[in-house]
Amino acid sequence: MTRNFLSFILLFLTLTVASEAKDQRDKLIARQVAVFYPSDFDSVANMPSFALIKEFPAIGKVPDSWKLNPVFFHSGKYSCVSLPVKKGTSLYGSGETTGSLLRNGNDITLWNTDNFNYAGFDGKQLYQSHPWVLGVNVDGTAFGIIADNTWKQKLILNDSIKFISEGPAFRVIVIQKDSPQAVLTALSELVGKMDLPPLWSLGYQQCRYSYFPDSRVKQIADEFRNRKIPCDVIWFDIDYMDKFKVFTFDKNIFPDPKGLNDYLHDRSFKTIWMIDPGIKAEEGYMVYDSGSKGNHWIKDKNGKDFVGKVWPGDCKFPDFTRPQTQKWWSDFYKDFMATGIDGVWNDMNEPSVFEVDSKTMPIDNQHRGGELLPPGPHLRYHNVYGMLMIKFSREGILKVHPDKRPFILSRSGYLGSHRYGATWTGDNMASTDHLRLSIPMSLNLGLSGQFFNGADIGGFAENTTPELFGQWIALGVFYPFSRGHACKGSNDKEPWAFGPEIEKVSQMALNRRYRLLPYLYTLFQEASSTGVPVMRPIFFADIKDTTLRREEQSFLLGKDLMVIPKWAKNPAMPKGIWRNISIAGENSQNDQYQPDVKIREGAIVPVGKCIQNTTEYSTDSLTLIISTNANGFAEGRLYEDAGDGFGYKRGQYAFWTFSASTKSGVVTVKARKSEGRLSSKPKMFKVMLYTKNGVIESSWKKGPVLNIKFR
Ligand code: MIG
Repeated sequence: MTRNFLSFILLFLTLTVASEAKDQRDKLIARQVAVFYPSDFDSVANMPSFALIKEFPAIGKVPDSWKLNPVFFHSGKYSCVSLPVKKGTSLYGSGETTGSLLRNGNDITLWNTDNFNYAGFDGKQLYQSHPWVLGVNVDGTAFGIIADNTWKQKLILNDSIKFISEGPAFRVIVIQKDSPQAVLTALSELVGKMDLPPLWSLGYQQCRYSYFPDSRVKQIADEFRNRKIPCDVIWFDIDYMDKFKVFTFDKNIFPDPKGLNDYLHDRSFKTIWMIDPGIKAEEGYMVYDSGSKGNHWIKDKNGKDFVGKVWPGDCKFPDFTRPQTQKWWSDFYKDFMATGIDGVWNDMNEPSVFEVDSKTMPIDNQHRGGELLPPGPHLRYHNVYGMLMIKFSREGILKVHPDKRPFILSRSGYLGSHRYGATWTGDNMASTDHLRLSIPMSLNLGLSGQFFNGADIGGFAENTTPELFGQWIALGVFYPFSRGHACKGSNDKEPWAFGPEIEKVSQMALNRRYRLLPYLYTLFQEASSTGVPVMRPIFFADIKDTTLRREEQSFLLGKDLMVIPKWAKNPAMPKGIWRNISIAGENSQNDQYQPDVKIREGAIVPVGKCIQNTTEYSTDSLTLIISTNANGFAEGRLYEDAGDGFGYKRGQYAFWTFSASTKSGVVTVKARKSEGRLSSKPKMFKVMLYTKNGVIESSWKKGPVLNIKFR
């Protein structure tokens, strides 16, 4: 009894001590941002950080007045941290999982998992892990907590936020700010900003598992152009490869990849081709041979090359923790990109392994590290395997095209992987449930730093009905990443595949997206510089209004537009006047598919022309959609740059500021270039002024000052 009693006392003491005393290393690293260390922190087992872009020096001690103090403790083999949560606090973030927008009450396992249909693990263990929670207090002030830990862990959200890790004790970073937006900006300063993606990647993208042979791809591309359905990208899924061997092409179905890419480029399409991490273990296959020669494979617990089954059969897996392997991997993109490929899709990078219950490799597999990264078991490096893969894919692509913005889509990810690529929400299903679920999923990914995301439009698995496709594409054009996709064996899911009615619905939906591009691109610029996502929860419109905290049927694009899908029942509305607008000639109120898009009073939203793809994009003539507030004022912005390349980082961009004011029934609209060195042509403007009496449309006029009379 004495033994048990003693350990009980000891545990009690440790807990008390942990919550009282601050560790010597605890420090402030920015205003209202503090790092807390457990007393048994082992830096070799935890550092360097994958989430943070660097080690931030202390700017001071954690003040005694600091309210959010995490408590570190051990429970059996687990290393834990707990942060108490006050009643009424709304929790968000936590990366990619199913469930409602509000994360309170969730148990999430942070262990990247190939989870077809989200069917396994109750949908609470998906392809990505973001050890991050955003908390919003009743009064609208907010906080965030990062568990700076890549090891397998659980995140439990109830009356406390708990991270329960199978690895060694880890540190946490706590942010306290006046608003959730400010917390996200602080997060982006810690975990990094996303470089601007190429403009074309904001266009609509068409995928299928898989389009082949090459004639089929050409036919798909031609259909888009002939039918005048806007599209920017055609995707190449796994079947283009020779026996699923990455960096090869099946000569029978794709005899001339370069010629095919040229054909598509001539018709103003970009192309994205898939690369997986599993390398077919077959002697004579160039990637395998050079990988074996360079000793690039992950080892099993006995130090032998680990072999796991994926598409090609027996595979070995690059150990991306090794600098030599990182370089070896990135060099493969040279010849690959030389065929005219524009972007890369890194799939299966959890990594997914077939025919094992765990769906991945054993946790005691060995990564060897080197230079910065220490050696460690798969339990440590699993969650960042995909992130490392895309980091070095990106480096490889940048080496080939130093003057182009790389585009990579990754299925797996970890907090911070938005620095290297965009993502989508994996293998969803053609169901109404998954259509609706896509909104809270996208929103929470955005609230976890990964704002360039979207779900497979139409639903990936199983057949899609015309009705479901119509609803899905009408919504999906408002995802930051907008791509239609379809699983092998399911029906055709191109916009025209469901008959003329749904083709019209799709065309209208896509016209709305393409006309909105000036506004959307401006939001991408804002998100990449402030960390406040493109697609935002409704409660961002009024952070003090707690009745908005659960709203997940509708959402905001930026701060000026609200999207309300047709199925939304009594969506919670922020205060103020939000007026329905027409973006591409639609009347959403008499339409069964197109969501209502509402403009905030006091906002000006710049809209472009109707185009078929982003090579036709121009901001020379803009329609300004305006809704003045009670004082007759409104304002808005436009960001413009070359749409590709890095000139924008050297001042080659422009911001335009728009304003509207009212005096004796005359609305004066002003447009002026307010920042940046990009020389832009004089612009033509047309105003659509939304008032309580309807819309007033001006004729086309040359800026910068437009006077519009209305009674
Ligand atoms: O085991 O490459 O999520 O988008 O079409 C399936 C085939 C592998 C999973 C991806 C999906 C893709 C599919 N891939």
